[in-house]
Amino acid sequence: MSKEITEQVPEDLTKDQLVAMYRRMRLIRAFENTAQKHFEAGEIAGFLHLSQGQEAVPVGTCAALRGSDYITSTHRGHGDVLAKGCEPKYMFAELYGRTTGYCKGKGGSMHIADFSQGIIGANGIVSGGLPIATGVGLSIKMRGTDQVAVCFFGDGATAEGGFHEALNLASLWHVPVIFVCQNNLYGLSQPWAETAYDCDLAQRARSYHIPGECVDGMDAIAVYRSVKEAVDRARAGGGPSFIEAKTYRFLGHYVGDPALYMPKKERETWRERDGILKLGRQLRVWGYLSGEEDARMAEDVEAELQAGIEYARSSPIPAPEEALNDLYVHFDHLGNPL
Ligand SMILES: Cc1ncc(C[n+]2csc(CCOP(=O)(O)OP(=O)(O)O)c2C)c(N)n1
Ligand SMILES: [Mg+2]
Repeated sequence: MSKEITEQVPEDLTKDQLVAMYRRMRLIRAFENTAQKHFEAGEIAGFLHLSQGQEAVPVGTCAALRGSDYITSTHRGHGDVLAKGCEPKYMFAELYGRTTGYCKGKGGSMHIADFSQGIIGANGIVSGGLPIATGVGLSIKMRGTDQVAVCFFGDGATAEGGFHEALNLASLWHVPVIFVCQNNLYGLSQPWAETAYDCDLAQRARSYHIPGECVDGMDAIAVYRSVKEAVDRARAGGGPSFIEAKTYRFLGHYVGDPALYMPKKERETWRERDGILKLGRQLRVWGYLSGEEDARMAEDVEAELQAGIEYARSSPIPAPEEALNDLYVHFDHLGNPL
């Protein structure tokens, strides 16, 4: 775990940046609470995987990125794409399967993408984003820019072949990819600690000659610092990095999972470490956000989400004849899209 003392006023992040990070974390939490409510009311179809508890990881990570950088994400990706810049109203429209959603309603909760913001896509295939991120890294290298790609994935993905293939090639090709493992201690109902002889994930990355470290995933500032270092290295041509962010999924694997396999004491302990409460406390100690400002922020977020739900509800449902549109890109023999 990171030993950084984040109670002191940070010198590497401004007040505005920190307040914006806190607002994003609150927005993600409130977005998912709202999505859960409407899912349970039967307005949203399919599965809903919530990331309550993990907000500090995507927000700390994306605070170290530029708009022109890339991310890939997972089935539990609402927080990742919101942290990179997605807007709740188009997210809700996607969850509601409407034409105004990020993927015209064809992706749903698990497959949100917005190429204009470098969001190459969330992915329902466990470890599916890892090889894609390595490919994005190769594309950056071939184009010679100083962009980076961040790959978000869960601890469960580290047992998949795609993880090893992606890290091996990223190392071999020396591409600017930061692999950010959101270790929430469970892969579905399987406790992470019971999955391997040696569960030191950073060590696994180091075996591919990729620098790896473990960071407190409930501490947005610590995550930011760790990712920033990796991003600076990647931009300077230093190749890929691996970061394991230790975090926790407050709820079950999906909405409806009673999660009886998660011990009560463990859940309580991690709830006390909530990254949103932590950053909120820090902002108050530093005089960056008063109680009234915090309450106003909560109201603003709530209003934005309610407007987003109304936008989704009033958006059109796609016509059946459009079902196969936008699914494939056709290229000519020179690789130009037709
Ligand atoms: C290749 C593949 N295998 C199995 C599944 C079913 N599945 C969906 S999520 C999940 C657990 C993933 O755990 P982790 O990577 O830790 O992510 P988390 O759900 O904890 O965010 C599994 C096994 C899948 N979607 N894809
Ligand atoms: Mg997990």
